[in-house]
Amino acid sequence: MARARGALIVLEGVDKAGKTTQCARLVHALQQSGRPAEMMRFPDRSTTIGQLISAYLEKKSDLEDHTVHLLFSANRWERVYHASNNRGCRPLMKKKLEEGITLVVDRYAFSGAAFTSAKPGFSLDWCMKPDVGLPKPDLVMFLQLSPAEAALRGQFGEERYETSAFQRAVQQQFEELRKDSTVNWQVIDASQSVDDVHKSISSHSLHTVSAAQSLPLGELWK
Ligand code: NYM
Repeated sequence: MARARGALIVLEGVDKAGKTTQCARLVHALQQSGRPAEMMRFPDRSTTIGQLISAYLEKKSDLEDHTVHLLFSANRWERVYHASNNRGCRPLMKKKLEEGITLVVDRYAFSGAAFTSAKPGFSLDWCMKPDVGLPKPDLVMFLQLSPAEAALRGQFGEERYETSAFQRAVQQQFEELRKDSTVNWQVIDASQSVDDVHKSISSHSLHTVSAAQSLPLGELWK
């Protein structure tokens, strides 16, 4: 009998919502309960494309807006499959899911579409196109935090996009994306304590991990 596949679980939200902490806690909890799980994050700054993105975010280089959007998308695609002549490197998303590993992903195509479409002159529709056909998450949890609550968590950092005005525009674009009922969105109140947020995320995830076993992996926005 074929091995049950792992689930693809994504955490999204504006900056300071606690995504990275919660991804790490979820992976730990799944592993503790005997379910193989690994964390991934986008952008993945370890690849050649990821380094271009990182320099852009750190304001060490400037890139044209369409160009950087496509680089963010390319950075996801390069983690889906092996390059055909790229022998011997670690298995990527598709293979891990097939091996029964649940992937917990810190940001995905939704951040891609929300951040670029928050810039003047970019439609959400155009921004979604390069990511059409990526592995479709079985669950996308949106960590909801108001700009006022985010501000209480301290100053934004120095990276590009880390201003309250831009984050408000990003939040609006996420609201548009969440209207799409082909994606399994769950909104999580990120103003709760870290433990309570974790409980809520775990319960949605456990349900998804069992449901995904008998469902084929879908294609995003297709
Ligand atoms: N970001 C992230 C994008 O603009 N497009 C994308 O496709 C992705 C995945 O990069 N401000 C932005 C959102 C963040 C920044 O993310 C870096 P992090 O999680 O701080 O490393």
